[in-house]
Amino acid sequence: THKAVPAPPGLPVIGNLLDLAGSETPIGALEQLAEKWGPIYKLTLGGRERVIIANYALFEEVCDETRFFKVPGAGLDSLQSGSPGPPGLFTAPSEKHPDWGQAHRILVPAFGPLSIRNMFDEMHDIASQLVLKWARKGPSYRIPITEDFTRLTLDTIALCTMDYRFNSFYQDGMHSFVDAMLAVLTDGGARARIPKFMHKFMVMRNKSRQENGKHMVDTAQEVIRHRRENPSGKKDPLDSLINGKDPKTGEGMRDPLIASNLITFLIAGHETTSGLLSFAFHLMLTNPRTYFEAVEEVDRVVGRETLSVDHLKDLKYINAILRETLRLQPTAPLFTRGLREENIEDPFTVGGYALNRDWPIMCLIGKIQRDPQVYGDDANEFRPERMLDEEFDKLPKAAWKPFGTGMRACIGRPFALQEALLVVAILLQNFDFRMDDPSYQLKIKSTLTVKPLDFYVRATLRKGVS
Ligand code: MNH
Repeated sequence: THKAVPAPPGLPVIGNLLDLAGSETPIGALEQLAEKWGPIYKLTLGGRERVIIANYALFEEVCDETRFFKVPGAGLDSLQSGSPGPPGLFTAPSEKHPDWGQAHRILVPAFGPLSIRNMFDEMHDIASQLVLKWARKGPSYRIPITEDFTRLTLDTIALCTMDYRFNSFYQDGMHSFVDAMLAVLTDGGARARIPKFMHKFMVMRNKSRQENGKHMVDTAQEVIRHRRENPSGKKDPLDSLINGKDPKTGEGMRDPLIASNLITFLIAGHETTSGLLSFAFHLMLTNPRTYFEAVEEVDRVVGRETLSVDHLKDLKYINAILRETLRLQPTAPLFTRGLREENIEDPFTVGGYALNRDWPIMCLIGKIQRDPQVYGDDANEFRPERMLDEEFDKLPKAAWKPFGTGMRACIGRPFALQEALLVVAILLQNFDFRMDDPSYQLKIKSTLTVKPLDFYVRATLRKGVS
């Protein structure tokens, strides 16, 4: 009596690879397949059968933590196999893995609201560097906004979590760590689409991947060594990693695991936030009403004062803009769930469809967060009002999950939201913005995360603001 999951026919060996080839990005392709095949379907990718779900009702069911848990998807999987060390928080195979448990217990307080509040000045430091850069470049400069936001978020996460300055605004290229990291990420994305048994034949690629992985670990170990030799007393996540004790076992963390988690912060902690900022500007500038509303809020709440941490809670509309941006353009657009081992349901169903235990369930969060059943007929429109606290608090509990769900949800959520709020506010306080090319049509660049591609803006210093 259970329904079979619809399955677009594929080819031998490559499976459904061609179904993903026509679109701009893999995510775009998966969304189009959902239009054609409905909110649940199955593909064979990288030699493995996978289920894709794309509406609210199905997603709510797989959010049930008693039945399901996070399984690292293909992207995270190859990210982990590309790093020589033990698993960091993000890529750990399950919450039962002792390395995940130890890191989670040690790091949760380090990323709690109070700690994040104390990071405000360092976030402000980096944001001021961006303001200075755009002010000096002047109104005729075509700002590559996504690239500059990536410099900003990388420098911010490194300064706040490990007191390390990449100084990306003072370099033409990126730091060698970043090049290595981007190479591993890009390679990981590509690998996820190639059957596993073929990986070992990619000799050159495997070699450069190994070198890049080693370079990341070496950089992280250098940061650890530097802190040990120069104890600054700074209470940041690096301090927790080096000196913290697991409240459950009383044990401290071994060095290779510290290194893995530092790399995790840098990888998980910058691309997503830079994508969020870039999409927020794109959405504001293509919906001018919301842009002017945000400027009005900054002028009313902050005016000409120096932005401080106490202003942030009053920037309610901009906060709603960020939430609405993450609804329409979640920058981590897909995560994966699986049936818990101890759950012996047989047959096992989601939404009345029969699923095999070993099929990973990929949640297409962008599509889920546009479900008209939850968000109505204007679900595709950018309407920040629906994300003001009063409305936001009334949403069904799985309706907005850009930071993932359950035990393995994002540890950096307060960090990312404080940083993004600060940056939007300080930029709107100082500049008038417009699109460089008003006819620009959004294109997307996808690695493990998504960002606007070739999006340029212009910024003119506002009169009366210094
Ligand atoms: Mn983040 C997990 C999205 C910013 C660190 N993050 C996740 C997940 C999503 C996510 C989704 C769950 C993935 C999965 O289920 O497979 N994260 C975001 C978004 C932003 C973001 C959309 C910004 C916007 N994340 C950050 C920042 C950090 C960070 C900043 C800083 C360190 N995220 C993590 C870590 C995890 C994670 C660590 C893994 C947590 C765990 O598994 O315990």
